[in-house]
Amino acid sequence: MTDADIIAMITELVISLDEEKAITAVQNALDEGYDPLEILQKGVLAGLRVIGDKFGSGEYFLPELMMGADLSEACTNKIMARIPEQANASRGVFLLGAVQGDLHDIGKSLVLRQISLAGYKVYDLGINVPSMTFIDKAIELNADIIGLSAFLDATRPYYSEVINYLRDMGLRNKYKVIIGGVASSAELSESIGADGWAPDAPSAVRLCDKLMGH
Ligand code: B12
Repeated sequence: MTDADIIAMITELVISLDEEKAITAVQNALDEGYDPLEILQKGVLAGLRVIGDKFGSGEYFLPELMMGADLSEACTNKIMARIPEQANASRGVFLLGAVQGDLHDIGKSLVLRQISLAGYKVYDLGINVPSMTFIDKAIELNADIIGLSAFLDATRPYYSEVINYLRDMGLRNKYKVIIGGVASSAELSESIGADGWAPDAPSAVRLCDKLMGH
């Protein structure tokens, strides 16, 4: 099998919701020395994206969506165990949470991990985070950047709620606010007055570096 075949096989096993075989295939690929991030992005997450599309088009239902999420998380945890933690964190302080009402956290965890690896001190505020909690924590932890993650049309308004609260409290210039997740886009970022948007974890790192002047 070629490298591309092995990655494609992982994608297929994720799409077909075969948890046991998917985890074994990920483990084997890791043991054979494949790049962990390649296995993650092009294998596991590519499969999860197809599951989301099938759910969106009515081919898969909520149980399949949940199984897909669980098996992707199990694979992601295995892969992340191969990526070293960052010891020295001096590039800035970054807070990230899923906005109020939003329970999607797989993308958020990847962003946190990559930003931590890039040398930032990171704090995970978790999921379903009320807008004022982002602000309270930013003050408490002396954050540089607040990251807002949202995946639903229904939770998109909370991006601007956080920004508006900051503005009302006279704190808008104290923190950079960046947005991400499927509910976001560059245009949205621009229109709500965020400091930036990024489509994935590597570009989130580049965005933070740019905002911090690194
Ligand atoms: C997995 C999943 C779930 C899981 C979540 C499990 C978990 N622990 O996270 C479960 C089963 C719980 C779930 C529930 C629901 N889901 Co859902 N879910 C998904 C799915 C398939 C994948 C999301 C995901 O984790 N992707 C993996 C990540 C790694 O991919 P990614 O987005 O590329 O991640 C990158 C970027 O987003 C970015 N990023 C993320 N956050 C941030 C933050 C910042 C600051 C930055 C800069 C970047 C950034 O970096 C990430 C890493 O590279 C999506 C489909 C999709 N296309 O996204 C639907 C999807 C988001 N869900 C959807 C829906 C409808 C729901 C439910 C309402 C279903 C229901 N009827 O109950 C509930 C809502 C729950 C809630 N209140 O939040 C819809 C949303 C539709 C809409 N437009 O509103 C989608 C799009 C599916 C679809 N096609 O219909 N879901």
